Amino acid sequence: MVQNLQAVSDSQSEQVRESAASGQAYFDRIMAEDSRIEPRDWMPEAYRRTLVRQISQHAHSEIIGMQPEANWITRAPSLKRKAILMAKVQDEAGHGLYLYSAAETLGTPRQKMTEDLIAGNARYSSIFNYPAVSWADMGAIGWLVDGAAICNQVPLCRASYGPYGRAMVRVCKEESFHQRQGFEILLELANGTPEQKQMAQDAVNRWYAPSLMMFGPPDDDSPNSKQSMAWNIKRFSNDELRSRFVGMMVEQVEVLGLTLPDSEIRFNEETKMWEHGPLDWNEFREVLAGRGPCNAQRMERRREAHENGAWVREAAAEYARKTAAWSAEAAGVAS
Ligand code: BYC
Repeated sequence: MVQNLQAVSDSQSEQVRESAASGQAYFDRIMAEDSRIEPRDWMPEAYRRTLVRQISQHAHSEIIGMQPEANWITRAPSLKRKAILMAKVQDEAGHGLYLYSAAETLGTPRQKMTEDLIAGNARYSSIFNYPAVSWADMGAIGWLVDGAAICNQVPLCRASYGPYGRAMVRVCKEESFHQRQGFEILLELANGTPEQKQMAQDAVNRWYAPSLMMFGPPDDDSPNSKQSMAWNIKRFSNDELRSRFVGMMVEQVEVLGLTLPDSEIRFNEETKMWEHGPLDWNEFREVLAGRGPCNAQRMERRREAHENGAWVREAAAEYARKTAAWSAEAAGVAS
């Protein structure tokens, strides 16, 4: 009996090894063809973990990222501005939901991802730990932060994991509208009174360096980039994307009639890359360690919102239970 069980177990592990070997061959072929992996396909565990890490961090960023702008909805200077800002903040919630759904297809429930965030065990983008202190910050966030997001996320539309790439297509379309609305806020202020122009310039000065840091640490200090690029998740390195972003902004800032607070921006003809002045990577590390200007406040608000939303989750679960019970009952009556 024991021998039979041993034989069954040996043959099962043999099957697992065979399916892993053929799964790996399939996965390697998909990578070589630059094609897509879908949720039910075999994938290496490390690939799955990397995707859950990146997609859940991205989802958390969208949700936490609602806070700095939601803070200005009640103080928007006109009804039109209020309506636009509300639509933008709602879009960010939608992005969070697409991304949590994409991450769930990898086998990690949204509840677990949320619990990790609430417990302070998950990352979200460094940028959302800076305060939005004036109305012009709504312009700078839209122009610089959403601009950086577009630069980073357009290549992610081609990410090798199907649900992530498809979610990013929709996110990027909406981010383009967000960037335009930010640019337009700054343009109006820059063409307003001298005080308004100064307010716009101050906002650009404060958000410029943090938005460059959104792309992550310099390539030499980016432990995940190489593998993520080999797996066709990331298509460009952190520094390549940062350089591209600087090139975009340097042109657009002229249209605004403002300046970027960086006298070292230049195009390097040899490397064909835009270069910028030094960034304070110590500050970046501090923010990542939870010691940025708003980390504590952002987390406190997120926990509060989660607790206040408990009744919605309970009501939705109860509705789902009752609907399933009614369907089962109706099926019983019909048969
Ligand atoms: N902030 O090896 P690296 C938005 C972490 S939402 C915090 O280069 P990777 C928007 C990194 O996670 C914007 N942490 O990592 C929303 C890693 O730590 P772990 C969010 C950062 O993954 C509302 C370590 O540093 N966008 O746009 O290859 C309103 C080493 O880094 C940051 C996304 O999430 C950072 N800035 O590259 C408006 C895009 N940078 O995980 C706008 C998707 C790095 O090993 N994500 N770290 O503990 C990505 O493209 C990549 O994950 C990153 C980092 C470029 C961010």
